[in-house]
Amino acid sequence: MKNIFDTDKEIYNLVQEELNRQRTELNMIPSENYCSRAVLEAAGSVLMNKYSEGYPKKRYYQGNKFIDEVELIAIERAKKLFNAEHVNVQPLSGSPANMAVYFGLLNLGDKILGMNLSHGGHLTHGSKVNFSGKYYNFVEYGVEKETGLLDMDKIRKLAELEKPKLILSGYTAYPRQINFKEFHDISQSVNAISMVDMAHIAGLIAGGAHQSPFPFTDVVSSTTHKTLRGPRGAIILCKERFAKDIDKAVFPGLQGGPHENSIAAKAVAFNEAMKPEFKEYSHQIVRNAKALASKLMSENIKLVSDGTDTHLILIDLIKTLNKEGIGKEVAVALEDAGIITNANTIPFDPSTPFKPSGIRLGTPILTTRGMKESEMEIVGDYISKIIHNYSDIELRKRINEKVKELCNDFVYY
Ligand code: DSN
Repeated sequence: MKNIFDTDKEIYNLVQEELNRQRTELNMIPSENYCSRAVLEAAGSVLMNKYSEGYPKKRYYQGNKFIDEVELIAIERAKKLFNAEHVNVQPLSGSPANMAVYFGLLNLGDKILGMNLSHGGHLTHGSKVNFSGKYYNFVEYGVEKETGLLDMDKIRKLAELEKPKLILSGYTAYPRQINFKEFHDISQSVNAISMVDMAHIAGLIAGGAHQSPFPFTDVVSSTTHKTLRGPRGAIILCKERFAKDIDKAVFPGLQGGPHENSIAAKAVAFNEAMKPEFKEYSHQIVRNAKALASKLMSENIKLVSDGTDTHLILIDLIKTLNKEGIGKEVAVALEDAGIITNANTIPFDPSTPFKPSGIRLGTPILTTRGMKESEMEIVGDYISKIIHNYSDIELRKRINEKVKELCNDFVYY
């Protein structure tokens, strides 16, 4: 950081403060990760300086011979990593990727079957305030009230009744395995395109810790910065017969020049994800989440679906504390203790998305830092103490000291 230090102390200082925060806090937002230094280097490289509208060997500007090689390597690695027929590595992030899928494969107003936002869907899965809900006709499914699980028979019946053009699975707050094969079979039976948004679990899929939507799913979108541990960005993977429409939707349909520095960083991350260490990493994420879930439940913290199969845990504060809409207060109490999570709606939340009744947290970063099941016991103890005593300011301070000590033993950057 020598050059920023010399030229811009204001930004230098803030980057250092953020680095220090990432070192000294337990960052447990399930959609975040700490990427490798190699990924950071690629993302901060001179590839950032180049315009390369178009696709490899078919660019609109000269000077792309090395950029072409980078993008082709990224595509080949992603195809190999996920066993996909076609990959577009240019989407700038998750929302643009989903937009490109709808824009490329559907007409405006077409019907899509997707998961309700408060049950674990994403803004781009049909929320009324998002382009997806404004321009497409989303019909929602959700989880069961009693179990917090998807009922595949109900979803099949809804698909038969509604006859959507596309059926979407893959979520941001669902802690259990998703049966992608069954989603695809349902899609086929009603002549719909099957789509998976695997952003949250892409790393688990790459490492074999979650069942894969490949090779059968028609189209799969993903960000690259969550469990996959790459740079901020996204990809779309699809069957060959959708390739042209997807590529045309990304460029020139929705985007201009791709961010080739990010594409290089994606390539570096895909290479890392093909290594045996990554397989072990992805399984450890799940082992850690399961250990944390068990500890929390043993301390009378109630979880949606009573556990997890993934990287993610959703705490039901209504069942835990018998109070609605206190997710934000609890998240702030945890933050004061150095534990970073996010307030989240829970299925059938009687409160609003601005005052949700749940806490969402996960283990990707703690696992990247090298923590294992025994540390999850400790972290689970801290979290449950804070939740049960969320107004106790002194307790927050005491736990924060212990959190700093724990972080000190697991240095990553
Ligand atoms: N913002 C992401 C998450 O936290 O789940 C989804 O894009």
